[in-house]
Amino acid sequence: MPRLQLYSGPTPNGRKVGIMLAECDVDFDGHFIDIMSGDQLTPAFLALNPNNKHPVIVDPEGPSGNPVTVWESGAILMYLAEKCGQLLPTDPERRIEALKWLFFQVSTQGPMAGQFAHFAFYASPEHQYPYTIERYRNEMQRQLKVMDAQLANREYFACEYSIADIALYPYAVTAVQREAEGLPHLRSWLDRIGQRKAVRVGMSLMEDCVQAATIAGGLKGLNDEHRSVLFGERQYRR
Ligand SMILES: N[C@@H](CCC(=O)N[C@@H](CS)C(=O)NCC(=O)O)C(=O)O
Repeated sequence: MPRLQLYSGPTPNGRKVGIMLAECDVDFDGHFIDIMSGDQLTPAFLALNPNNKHPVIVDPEGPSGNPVTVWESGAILMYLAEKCGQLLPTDPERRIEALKWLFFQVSTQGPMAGQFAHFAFYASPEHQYPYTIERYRNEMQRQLKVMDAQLANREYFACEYSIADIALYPYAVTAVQREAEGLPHLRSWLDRIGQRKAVRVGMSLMEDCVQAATIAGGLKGLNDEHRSVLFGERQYRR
């Protein structure tokens, strides 16, 4: 029986899918995509995802029995939830609550955190503008308060553990660590989720594939070649 193929790496978007596969106990073959050296820009990878980003899954048995390729982490979580019949509530009110927070994650939390990390850590020092860093830091802090308020009277974003929690967790862990105080509900939720075996498995998937020196301190070890691949010549002048 052919197995599901995962193309990914140890980043927040990759980890969401790692957690989901572990939660649903799906057998898969993992392929590390080294985004620092440009694996995402090769013709073979672009044939899987023309948007040159991991994670991607290839399910040999799609809904009609034929192989199906899925990219965009939110779409992958929904696809797996529906395929496995898990972690997307069946109760209509909880289901829409889960989808609201899943869309909040992919449209708001992920992109803003990405821009913050870009200007605070990845950009070369002459491009680390204080106004820009402050703008994204403020926005991330605002979002953390919105998330904390949602958890004031429930254990999980949609009351029951769902793909919304899985999507939000990998970015939230790092963002909350930067905050010295406050966010009591969000902190308890992080503790609760972090104790799940599938979360520990998903969070450490492919971790041994990256060089500690490169990712230390939020990718502070990036060099000019990495910057060219991720946001310079090799990314934009292909
Ligand atoms: N919206 C996408 C974002 C995926 C994404 O940004 N992936 C990063 C790694 S976390 C990547 O592959 N970047 C490589 C590049 O932009 O060239 C998702 O949720 O899957």
